[in-house]
Amino acid sequence: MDINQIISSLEAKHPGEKEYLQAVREVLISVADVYNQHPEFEKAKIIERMVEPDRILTFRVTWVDDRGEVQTNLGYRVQFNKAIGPYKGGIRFHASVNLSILKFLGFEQTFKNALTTLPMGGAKGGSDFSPRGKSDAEIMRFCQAFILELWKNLGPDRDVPAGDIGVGAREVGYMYGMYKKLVDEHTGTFTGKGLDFGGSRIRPEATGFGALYFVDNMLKMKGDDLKGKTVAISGFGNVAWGAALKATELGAKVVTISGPDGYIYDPDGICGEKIDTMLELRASGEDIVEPYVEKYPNAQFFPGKKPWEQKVDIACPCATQNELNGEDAKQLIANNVQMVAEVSNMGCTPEAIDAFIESRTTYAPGKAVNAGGVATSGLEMSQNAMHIQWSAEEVDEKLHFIMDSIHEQCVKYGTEPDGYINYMKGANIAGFMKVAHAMMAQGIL
Ligand code: 2IT
Repeated sequence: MDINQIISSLEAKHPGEKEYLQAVREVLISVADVYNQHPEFEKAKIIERMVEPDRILTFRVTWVDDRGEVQTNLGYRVQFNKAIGPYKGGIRFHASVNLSILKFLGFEQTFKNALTTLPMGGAKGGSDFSPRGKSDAEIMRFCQAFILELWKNLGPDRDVPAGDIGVGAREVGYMYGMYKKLVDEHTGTFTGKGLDFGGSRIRPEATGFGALYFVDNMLKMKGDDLKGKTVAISGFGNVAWGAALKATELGAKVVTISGPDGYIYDPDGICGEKIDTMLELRASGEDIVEPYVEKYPNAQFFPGKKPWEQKVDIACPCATQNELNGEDAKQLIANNVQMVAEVSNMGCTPEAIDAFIESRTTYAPGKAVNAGGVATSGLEMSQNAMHIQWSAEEVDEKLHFIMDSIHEQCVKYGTEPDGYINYMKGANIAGFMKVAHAMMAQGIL
């Protein structure tokens, strides 16, 4: 495989799609050796087929705001790969959403879903609609308009969306409500639903819980555990919340959270009711963390800064793509960070990842660390198909087992001759092999 040639031909076809090209390049570099040992993959043009989405749907979403003004946004669904199962992946509502971002997310989702051990293909969708400052009624009208276009392409065995940045239980509820009105069937197409209408227990906290189970596994490999460790988290949404809860439960101290306005450093630890404060800040719709210090004066607010300048044992980016760059990585390494677990999708830039791997700092990529979210979505699909609802203990046990098995796959494919576990390589190869074998078995399509 000639990686540079594949990337330049993709660049020519999809100019300017930098996040998508970044995600593809990372996977190609990881799998090149294994790929070259499988001439049958090359012959079937597996890579050339895998890097292009099966289908991209783009549509106009028109809705009316509270002032009676007509608004138009762009809507997308990138159905990336269905070799393993129905398309599965979240919907992102954020002003920054574009096709490059959704293609990168759909591509990553394909491998992540393969890692979960569950039969799910990869997809991602969203809109450049910004929920920030919107009223509940506006959110509802937007969600309804979005689904009015997309519903025809969805189904429990076809394409099952969920939440992502800007899409939580409320938005899923409004989208699923509209979907159900149109198809008139209660099939559970959508995960992250409310508990009263087919949602799974533990789904809201699953991404963060799963991430910490993964971190715990990485520490165990070093004969260590989370007790007494300091953890820097970025973001203050659903994922950061679940991560903070589980980190605290496992004996660690979470000392930072962040928003677009800057970050909070709380030397006493962000635990107990302070974790609920995060949710209140988020629910305010303001997208800022500064008010935290008014409530907890021991904490400090660093406007316009990122938490990676703090000296901590473990760093967990939980906000968005490319939020931790090469400079941040150098700072963390200089401060002797023991581990970086990416909870956001592609949270670290390629420069940051290179710096971690070069310095033999334990680093694990989002597609492994955050897979507990979509894995629990898979468990929600199973519960819906069986028309039952499992207890929190049952779901948590399955989630834990899945995270252990993802960790095992990373160790299997990522252990290097000097004993360093390259989790990025391990996750990419394990995910790739499963999708490649599935595609091979199903013929040239
Ligand atoms: O990035 C992700 O894995 C998600 N946003 C969750 C996707 C899902 O289908 O639960």
